Amino acid sequence: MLNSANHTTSGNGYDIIGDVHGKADKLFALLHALGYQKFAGVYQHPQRKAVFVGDLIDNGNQTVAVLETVKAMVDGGHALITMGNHELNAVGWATMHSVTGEYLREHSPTNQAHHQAFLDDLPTIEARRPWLEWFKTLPLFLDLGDFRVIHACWHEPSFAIIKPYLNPDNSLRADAWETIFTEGSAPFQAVENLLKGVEEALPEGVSFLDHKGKERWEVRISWWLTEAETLADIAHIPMPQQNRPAIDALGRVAADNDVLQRLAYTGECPVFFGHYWLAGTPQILTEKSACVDYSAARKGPLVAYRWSGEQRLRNENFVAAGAD
Ligand SMILES: [Mn+2]
Repeated sequence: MLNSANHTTSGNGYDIIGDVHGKADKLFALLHALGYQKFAGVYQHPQRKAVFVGDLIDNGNQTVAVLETVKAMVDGGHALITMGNHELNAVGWATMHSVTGEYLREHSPTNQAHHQAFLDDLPTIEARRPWLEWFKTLPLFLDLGDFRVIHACWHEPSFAIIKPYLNPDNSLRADAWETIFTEGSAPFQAVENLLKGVEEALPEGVSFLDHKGKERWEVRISWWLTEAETLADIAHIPMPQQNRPAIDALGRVAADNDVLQRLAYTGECPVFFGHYWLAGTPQILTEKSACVDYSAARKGPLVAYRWSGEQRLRNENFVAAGAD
């Protein structure tokens, strides 16, 4: 693990910060490790900006401190942020369809459980409303020329589909929300791909358990890969110990190169994202891709990648803080 002490004097650049999920103590620990200091109530760095990959909320019970800290940084020009699936779902949870009168995101027990920490920390709609209004303004992705940021998956075909539903700043248009919550529509699927990752069906007879213990027959694809030998390389299966039989089965099937040709990230510049609940020592996925979500929502650290213009990413640029 890399100690931040060597990095705090690095020059201009961006610190891409993973899914905070309501864990303010981890956020403060990471910001301090990165050399950010509070002036006039706002965390800032003289030469650098933070970039949040989304999923500020849910899981942890320090929601208000996280939101106040990050929004102040964004408003002050010290941070950028892109939308996570949890911010998107928070808006859907609170918004009624103009025709059916149903909430855009169903108030099912499962959906409620995923959102309970936010609802507990902001117990009234009056308390939630300003944050929901802010979530609506967040861009779905950031393309800064020399690097890109998306919550889950950089997927050009999905950008093409969603483009007509976006404002010039790449936030969702006010009239797009009902459409993008209409299951089965092309814009719905595009947003799913971008904010939750692309999925493919597993071969017949193969399933695995997700981190909530639910059996799954579709799997997130490691879209950042450009080559693979077997399906085990492509399928992003969590908890390898528990899911050993599925991983072994996929390891016996030669990789379907069509999948990679359709999905592999072939952009010229690096792409950063969160969402995938990684574990272990932070490391780049390829020279052009890095995930900064190392499960801070549970016991993991909050992780940042300190980017200073390099077009080939390097493992030594990760900084982690605040693991339980
Ligand atoms: Mn996520």
